[in-house]
Amino acid sequence: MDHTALLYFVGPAGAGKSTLVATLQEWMQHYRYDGVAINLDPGSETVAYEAAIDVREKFTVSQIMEEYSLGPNGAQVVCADLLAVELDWIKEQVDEINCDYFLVDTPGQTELFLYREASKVLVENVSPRAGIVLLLDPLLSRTPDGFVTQLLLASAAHLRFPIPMFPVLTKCDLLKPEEVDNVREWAANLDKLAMDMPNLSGMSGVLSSELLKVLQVLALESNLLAVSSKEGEGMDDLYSIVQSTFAGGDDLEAHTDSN
Ligand SMILES: Nc1nc2c(ncn2[C@@H]2O[C@H](COP(=O)(O)OP(=O)(O)O)[C@@H](O)[C@H]2O)c(=O)[nH]1
Ligand SMILES: [Mg+2]
Repeated sequence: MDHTALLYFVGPAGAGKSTLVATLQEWMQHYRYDGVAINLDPGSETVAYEAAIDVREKFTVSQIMEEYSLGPNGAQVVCADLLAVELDWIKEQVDEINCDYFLVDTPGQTELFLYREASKVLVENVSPRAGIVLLLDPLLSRTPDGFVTQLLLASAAHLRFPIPMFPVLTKCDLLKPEEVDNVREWAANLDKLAMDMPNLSGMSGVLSSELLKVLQVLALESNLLAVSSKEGEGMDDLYSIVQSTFAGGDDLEAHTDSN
């Protein structure tokens, strides 16, 4: 367990978390890398990967809806809190499995993972070797102001979880190649993003330029990866950036050569 790292896949509902876990795991299996999936989303109906640990064995959103006479939103919040109750159960299983990476699929809505205390307790206690793969919505990221809102989400994630963060632009097949390049350039160069911001007057203008400074201070200028689970694109980039953080990046070449 000492070398194992957990990667939490976090992002808005429908961003493609579950699909990315499945696609990356498949890609890893193909290259004989060691990735084991965990499903922490009690609301998912079916998942496209085989989860070694699945929170639905303990509870599901529909069970909680029935048991507590709650609607889907209330039930999801209760479920998010119940994760803390199952901490020992999760940790025991994680400790028993020997692998390089756990790919952890998280509940549908970002805020259930980012803002509830239970997931913080979970991340802090299961293993200190952990990172967040933060999924950015492609359509929202296309415009400068839409991209800034994604950076705000990234900074919220960073404040809540001071662990390595790997922002990825998902479903990049939905954007034109030049749009993908443009978004990646904004991520790498916030000054360029500031220049491309619409000339907002008054409050919103000050707000957005001040916000950009805050984001810069938080050092969120980063190498944004573009991935597409649909096209199987970017899995190698994602794996190698994760690997260079957790393992010094040394096994990628070796594995690729032997395949
Ligand atoms: N075009 C495209 N669609 C995708 C991609 N990844 C996921 N999707 C679709 O987006 C929807 C939501 O994906 P899902 O993985 O369930 O999102 P989650 O709620 O974040 O777990 C599904 O209909 C997927 O088929 C992708 O790379 N490209
Ligand atoms: Mg999902």
